[in-house]
Amino acid sequence: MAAFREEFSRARNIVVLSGAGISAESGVPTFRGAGGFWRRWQAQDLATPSAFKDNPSLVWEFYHYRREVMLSKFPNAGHKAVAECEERLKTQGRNVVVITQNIDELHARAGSKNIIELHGNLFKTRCTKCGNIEINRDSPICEALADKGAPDPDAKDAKIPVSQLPRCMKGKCGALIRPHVVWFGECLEEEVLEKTQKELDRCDLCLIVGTSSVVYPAAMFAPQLAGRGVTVAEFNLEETPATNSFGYHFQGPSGDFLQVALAPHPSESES
Ligand code: BV8
Ligand code: ZN
Repeated sequence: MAAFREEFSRARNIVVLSGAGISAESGVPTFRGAGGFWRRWQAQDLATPSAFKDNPSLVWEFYHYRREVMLSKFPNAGHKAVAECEERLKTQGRNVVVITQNIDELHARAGSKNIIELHGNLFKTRCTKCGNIEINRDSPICEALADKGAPDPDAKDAKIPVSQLPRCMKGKCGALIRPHVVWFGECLEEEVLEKTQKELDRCDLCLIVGTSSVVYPAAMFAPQLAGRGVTVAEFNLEETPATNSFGYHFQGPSGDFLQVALAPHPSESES
């Protein structure tokens, strides 16, 4: 950790790449292991355009459930350490950017400002017809979903008619809206990828936190940095397929480790 902190003290453009694991200590289920199931499915069975086309009611129950879960979840020490570090380093003319795969908004709620949401946001909707994107925090998002979305395997699917699912409120559109998230098989937004590439190009230190590094293209970013000699520090409970391409691997809860790793360095007070 001392060696990492030395490099941290000299870095001027820090990228924090996060996945579901950074929110685990907030009680938000990750995609792997037990938490990865909702009723009889895993996220990748429901987070797809074909699942939404075939059964929009089921997919909306899944996202409604995840929206409601967030009402009782809060940023943890890991999110806060990143946000505090961004604010502190800004006064030293140094950048911190969060590039997250998470759609739970916990980085923003912890105070991070410089955030790229690679896979969208649980509290944004997009119209399937006119493309209108809205921020929507309604709980429930529509009457028909009230008290629906129970996660237990034998919970009954609500089979809500499409006409009663969330609809577009822009003008007379009224078409079905969907979560503004990137599903499996969908491309990430062009401008998100461009912004990400710009940050990766100028990055001189990367922390990759709480991700199993299996979903692409997000899983490529840190190995890409390591490939051009940028120091990458992995914070995870376990090793991942990408671990051996990184300079550091801190094994344990990211909430604990990030507080130590990103704390003020003695050299900061000199400048
Ligand atoms: C794309 C938003 C181009 C939705 C997500 C077949 C057809 C089409 C595409 C593919 C295909 N086969 C493969 C692909 C590519 C696919 C992919 O990579 N699939 C994987 C499964 C192999 N990728 C895509 O489809 C992407 N688009 O490729 O477009 C294209 C287009 C058409 C055709 C071909 C290519 C889009 C991927 C985005 C999907 N959307 N999320 C939603 O959330 O509902 S992905 C979602 O899952 C997350 O955003 C995240 O990216 C991923 C989960 O990963 P993690 O965040 O890492 O979480 P996980 O639970 O896995 O791991 C948690 C980690 O934390 C663990 O390591 C654990 O040890 C650690 N941990 C736990 N607790 C702690 C901790 N660490 C520290 N402290 C703790 N306390
Ligand atoms: Zn519309």
